[in-house]
Amino acid sequence: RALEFDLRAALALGQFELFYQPKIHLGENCLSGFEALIRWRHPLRGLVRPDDFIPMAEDLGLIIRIGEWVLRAACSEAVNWPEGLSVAVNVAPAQFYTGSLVPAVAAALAASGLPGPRLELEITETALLRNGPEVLRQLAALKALGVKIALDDFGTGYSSLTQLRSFPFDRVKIDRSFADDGVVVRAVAALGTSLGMCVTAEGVETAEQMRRLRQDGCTEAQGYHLSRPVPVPALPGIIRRHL
Ligand code: G
Ligand code: G
Ligand code: MN
Ligand code: NA
Repeated sequence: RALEFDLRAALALGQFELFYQPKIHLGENCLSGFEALIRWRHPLRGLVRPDDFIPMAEDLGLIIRIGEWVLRAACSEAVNWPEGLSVAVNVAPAQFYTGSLVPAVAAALAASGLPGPRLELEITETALLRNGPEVLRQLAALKALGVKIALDDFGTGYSSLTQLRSFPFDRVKIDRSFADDGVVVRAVAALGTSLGMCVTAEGVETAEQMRRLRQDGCTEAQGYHLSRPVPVPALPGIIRRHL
């Protein structure tokens, strides 16, 4: 049976689930929050990763409702965490183009009671590229709700520096392909920091990388060295260990 058929039913059947990957503040060496990463628990195929269904969800127009579910689920989970911890949610370009993102974020915050500043939205350069001024207007509306905005996968897209200047992002996340490139990391850390942004290094897989990223001026680290993305039952243990 076609995966597409199953995907159409997945939301109603409650087959989506969020995993969470911790992010560590490098200066204070403490937990700063988690990034929510969607998984699809397929009855026959097991746990399906986003790369294997998000593109299809975008093609089918399902990403809007899936994105709304992700926002609600992440906010209602994060409201149970200690106050200092925030949750980061990935946002698909289509959520901007359809104008559905701002109302979805407002609804998720209201329903959960999570304060706006504890939610961070991760957007990619691709999302910014099309429809520039309209996207910037929505980003401003999101800032007005108090939520933080991160520029995700930085360095892999087109016209990176233009994007970085185009809006006062709260954070820039250096794509994991640069984790070993000290020259790039130092340059982005210096640029981001001087623009008033936090700088997160992604894909940190070794203690040695972690040490260098701290030295190179990154604010925050995320990657398998700290933890893989984990299901909800594993969160209390991580929170207890790191606070
Ligand atoms: O979790 P994993 O590393 O397999 O994620 C692969 C990709 O899927 C990443 O680019 C990530 O940003 C994206 N992704 C994960 N969760 C979500 C989500 O809830 N919404 C959207 N739009 N993308 C997601
Ligand atoms: O595009 P985005 O940055 O949202 O994607 C996050 C993806 O990166 C998730 O699929 C997550 O599972 C993956 N990821 C997280 N940490 C690491 C890591 O240390 N190494 C690798 N190879 N992938 C990672
Ligand atoms: Mn991300
Ligand atoms: Na990223």
